[in-house]
Amino acid sequence: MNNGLVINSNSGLYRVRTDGGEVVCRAKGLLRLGTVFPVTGDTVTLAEEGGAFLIDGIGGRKNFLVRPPLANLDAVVLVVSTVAPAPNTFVLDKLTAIMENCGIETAILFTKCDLKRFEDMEAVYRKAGFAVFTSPSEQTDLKDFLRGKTAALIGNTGAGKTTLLNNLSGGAIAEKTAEVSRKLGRGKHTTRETTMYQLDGYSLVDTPGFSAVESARYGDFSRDRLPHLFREFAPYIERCGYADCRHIKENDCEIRAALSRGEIAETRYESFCQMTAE
Ligand SMILES: Nc1nc2c(ncn2[C@@H]2O[C@H](COP(=O)(O)OP(=O)(O)OP(=O)(O)O)[C@@H](O)[C@H]2O)c(=O)[nH]1
Ligand SMILES: [Mg+2]
Ligand SMILES: [Zn+2]
Repeated sequence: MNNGLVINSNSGLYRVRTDGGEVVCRAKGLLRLGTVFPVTGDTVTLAEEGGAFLIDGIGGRKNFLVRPPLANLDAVVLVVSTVAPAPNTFVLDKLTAIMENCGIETAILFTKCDLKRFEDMEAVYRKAGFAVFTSPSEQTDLKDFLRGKTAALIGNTGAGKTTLLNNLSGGAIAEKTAEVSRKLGRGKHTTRETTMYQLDGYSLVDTPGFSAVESARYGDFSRDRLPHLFREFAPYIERCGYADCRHIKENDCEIRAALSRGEIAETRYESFCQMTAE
């Protein structure tokens, strides 16, 4: 049992899934104190010292997210609730850009669709090229998307990430979540840790939600890179009149032309302008 997969980390303690079952351990000196430390999703090597296991190496990462700290994802599901909290297109577009920047496949899931639907918004993201799902009614398509993947649920606090995980697991995880919350004595069942769960044919990571304000700190891009992080801009970028077009005010801008023809959604373009300004 020398290799494992980190499925949870909390204050320097890691839960690692190995062939021989789960172990809880710490990381060795440099991995504890250095700039590179294990995160959920990491493949790690374990050493045994004085009867306890220690993480003594981290395998190569195919991708890495700073917040929530995660490695080696096949996909991210951005969880957006239609009510409480209401959707914020700027936050969502920032998240899609962050995922594009990390090269992680992205789907968008609208929750609380039993209370309200935003069909226009669903259409905007489908047209931009994302897989879009709604919850709680229809989960077959989502399960098809997740099959064979390790995916993370990411979104605002209260958006419904844990609820979705519980529903997908058929209630198997629900009890556990409630139990932990009771033990911690917290009134609200808000998720505090990033934890990977093995479900039927896929792995799903539940993550702590963030407030809209916090999301501003999630990504940092150069101005040159930004247009490339809006996937629906791709066909138009090269055709712009100026090689150094910022796609903001220029007259010969193909992106702005596509916008006026309705081929690019206004909300997506507004987010792009706002992110450029920042
Ligand atoms: N009506 C309705 N309520 C939902 C739905 N999904 C979640 N909720 C409710 O929304 C609240 C928050 O859900 P959670 O699953 O805890 O949200 P979360 O995204 O895990 O929140 P954090 O852990 O804080 O990030 C709970 O009261 C849920 O019952 C849904 O599809 N429909
Ligand atoms: Mg939660
Ligand atoms: Zn342009």
